[in-house]
Amino acid sequence: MVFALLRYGLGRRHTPFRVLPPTPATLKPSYDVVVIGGGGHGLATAYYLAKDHGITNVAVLERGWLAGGNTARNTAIIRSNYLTPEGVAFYDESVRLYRRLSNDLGINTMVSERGHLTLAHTDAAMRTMRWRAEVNKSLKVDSEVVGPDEIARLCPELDLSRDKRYPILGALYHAPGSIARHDAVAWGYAMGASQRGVEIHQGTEVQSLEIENGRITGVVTNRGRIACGRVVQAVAGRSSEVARMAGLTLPIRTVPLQACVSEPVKPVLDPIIVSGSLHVYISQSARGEFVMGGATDPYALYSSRSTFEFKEVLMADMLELFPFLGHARVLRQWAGMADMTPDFSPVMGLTPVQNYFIDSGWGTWGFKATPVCGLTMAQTIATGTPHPLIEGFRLDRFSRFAQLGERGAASVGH
Ligand code: PYC
Repeated sequence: MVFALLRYGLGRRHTPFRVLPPTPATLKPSYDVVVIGGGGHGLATAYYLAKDHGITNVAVLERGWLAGGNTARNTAIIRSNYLTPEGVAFYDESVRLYRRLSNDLGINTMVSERGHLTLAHTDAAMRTMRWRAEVNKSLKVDSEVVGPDEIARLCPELDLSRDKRYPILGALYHAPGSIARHDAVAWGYAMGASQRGVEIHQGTEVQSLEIENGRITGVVTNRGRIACGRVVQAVAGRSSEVARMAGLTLPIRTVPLQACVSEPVKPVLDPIIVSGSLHVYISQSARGEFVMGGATDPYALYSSRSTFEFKEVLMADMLELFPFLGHARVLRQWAGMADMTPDFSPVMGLTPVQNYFIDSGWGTWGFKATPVCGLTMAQTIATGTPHPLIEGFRLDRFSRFAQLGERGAASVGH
C-alpha cells in the first residue's frame, strides 16, 4: 500500500478528477432492471448488478438529487455488534466490505476504525450487553463486555463518576466500530455503476407502476414511461409509499430521526460512544466535528425538519457524559426519516409481485448496511433467489411468526 502510494505520488500518470456523468437527456424505452432510489442502497445495488452479474442495462431513478435522502442524513456509523445471529452475520459482511471499499471503488471513503462503546447504566442493560457479546463472539465478531477501568482507558474524556443520574456500570466494546464519509460511499458506487453502463437519472420521480398478471410491466415517471424486466425499490423514508404503488402493504412506521454536529475542534474523541439509557451517541469526524444524535421523534411523520426540543434534550444528556462539550457550539442540525419495522430488522428480497424486489425497513441502520445491501440485493435480483444473508429478512416473516427481534441492538432510543 505504502509503495503503491509512493509510486503513484511520484509518477506522471494521475487518475483524472472523477465527475459523475450528467443525467441522460432521455430515458430509454426499456431497461432490464429499474432501481427506484438513487441513495447509497440503490446505487450499490446497481453497482453490484453490473460488476458481479454483468447486468448493465440498468436505470437508477432518483426523484431528487443523488444521495440526498437518508444517505446524506445519517451519522455514518459502521458496526456489526447486533443481537440476532442473522443481524450479526449480515452487518459483519458489511464491515468487511467497508474495509476494502476505498480500494474497490477507487475513492477515499474515509473509513476510520475507532472502536465502539455501548455504555450500560443499569443491570438490565449489562445483561443485554453480555447477551450481545456472546452472540457476537459465537459468530467471530470482536465484541466484549468491559468494566469502568477499561472504559476510562479507551475514552478518558467520559465522566465516569458514580454519583450521577446514570452512572456507567460497564460497556459492550466492539473494536471494529468505524465511521466513514457518507457522500464518498454514494459517489463511489455511482461512479462505479455508471462506468459500467448504468444510467443514473436524477430529477426522475416514479409516479405509478403498471402491473399485469402479478408482474410489473412498466414504470411511469414524470419524464415518461419505461418498460422493465425487474424493479427494485430502495427508498428509505418513503418505503411504504412506493410499495403501495406495487400493491404492497409494509409493516412500517416512519419516524423522523434528528442529529447535529458541533463546530470543528482538535481531535479529542477517538471511539464512538453510545448510551442506550440516555439515548445519545457521539463520534468525532475527521473534520473535527462532534457528530451527535439521540432518540427518534416520538411520533410518525414524513418531515425532515429540525426541532429545538430535540437539541435541548440531546445536549442535556450529552453533557452528563461529556461535561467538556459545554464549550462546543452546535453548527448544523438535520433529520432523516427512519422506516421502522415491528421487530427492528429490515424487509428485503422477493415480494408477492413476481419481478418486484424490496430493500426497506432500515430504521436507523441504513448507512452501515449500504455495501451488503447492494451485494445481496444484486444477487437476489440477478438469480431470483434470496441471498442466504437476507433469507431471514423476508417480508412474509410477519405472517409466519418468524420475526427477528433486533431492538436490543439499537443505539438510538425509540
Ligand atoms: O445503530 O449505530 C447505530 C446508529 C447510530 C446512529 C443511528 N444508528
